[in-house]
Amino acid sequence: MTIVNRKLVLASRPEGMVTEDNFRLEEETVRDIEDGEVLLKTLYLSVDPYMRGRMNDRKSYADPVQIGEVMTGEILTQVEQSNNESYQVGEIVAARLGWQAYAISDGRDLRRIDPSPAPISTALHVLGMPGETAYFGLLDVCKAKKGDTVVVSGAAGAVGSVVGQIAKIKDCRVVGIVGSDEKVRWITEDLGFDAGINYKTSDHMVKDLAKHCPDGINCYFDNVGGPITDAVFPLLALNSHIAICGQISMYNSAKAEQGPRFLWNLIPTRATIQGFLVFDFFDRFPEAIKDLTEWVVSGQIKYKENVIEGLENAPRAFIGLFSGENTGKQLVHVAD
Ligand code: NAP
Ligand code: FER
Repeated sequence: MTIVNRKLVLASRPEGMVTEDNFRLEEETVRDIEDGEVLLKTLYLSVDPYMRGRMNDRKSYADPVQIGEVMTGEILTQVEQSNNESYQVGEIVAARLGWQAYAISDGRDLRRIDPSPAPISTALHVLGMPGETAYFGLLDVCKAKKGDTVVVSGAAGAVGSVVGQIAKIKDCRVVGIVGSDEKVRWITEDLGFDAGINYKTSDHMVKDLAKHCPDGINCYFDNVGGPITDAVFPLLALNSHIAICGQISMYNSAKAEQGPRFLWNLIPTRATIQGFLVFDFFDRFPEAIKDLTEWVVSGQIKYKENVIEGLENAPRAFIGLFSGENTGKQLVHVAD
């Protein structure tokens, strides 16, 4: 039987804000699999902010996506055909094989997903890369401990929502910065954050933060950068830690930004600022997944998914990350 693959390729590089025209949907016949290979059918695909960087023609920790190449990203799949004795038809595996409906793998770099503890889609967020980012960024880079005041930007997103909940589990005071009143309600009423600030309606971010952080800020987990991060610096506590996880406010900037700003605040506070990549902690991923799974199963960590239907709508889902369309993790549902 002929199987037709649909895939989204990079049609052009964005100049400034990414648009749907930067992507193109293509079809191709899936070839027969060879010895050792598996054919994977995509169930969900993940859209993540880092993909914006991979659309630029700039080498970083990973090569850029080339024009005409399938957009990069992690997919959650089911084994449809197998010539690899390690993988049986029907198993659920995650793979970094990009925005497409079918993919062929030689079996290397696949992550087998246990469907029993939680819905399989969590493997793309709280029980996957974003959850690991939250875990190591908060506990190892921010060094959060009992009694600390933790501020997290992008607090209603895939990473930020988990950061705040782990901080609550560790008995911290947690303040989240988000882009709508609805998101403030979600993080405070459902997720247990102590306070939330809507940066889009705040008249004075420093004053609003100061109100909720009377003893200063011990840990700042930064997902966004820009003016939101500027407002944190004057409130840093002695020996505080700042983790630079993401700077999404600048991913679509056409020209270089000003800064870094307000660094003199690091002098009297002896604060530490450190960037990190989740893959730095690769060897310890099992430790994070074990703890995160326990917390999800016990209900100590809750999550939300914003699911868009259809592979063809992945560009729209992706672009929505930059205007805050998602509460929780943005996913694309491709097949049952
Ligand atoms: P996400 O937070 O689920 O989605 C992005 C969110 O960013 C949006 O919902 C939006 O929420 C907010 N946002 C967009 N533009 C903004 C702006 N100009 N100013 C302030 N907020 C803005 O995405 P995620 O997957 O959890 O990723 C969060 C951050 O972590 C990203 O910066 C990402 O690059 C970074 N990250 C880093 C690593 C690493 O290894 N270092 C790994 C994973 C993720 P609002 O409605 O609140 O604006
Ligand atoms: C991310 C943002 C940036 C991320 C990785 C990077 C894995 C890395 C950027 C670079 O190497 O330039 O969300 O997630």
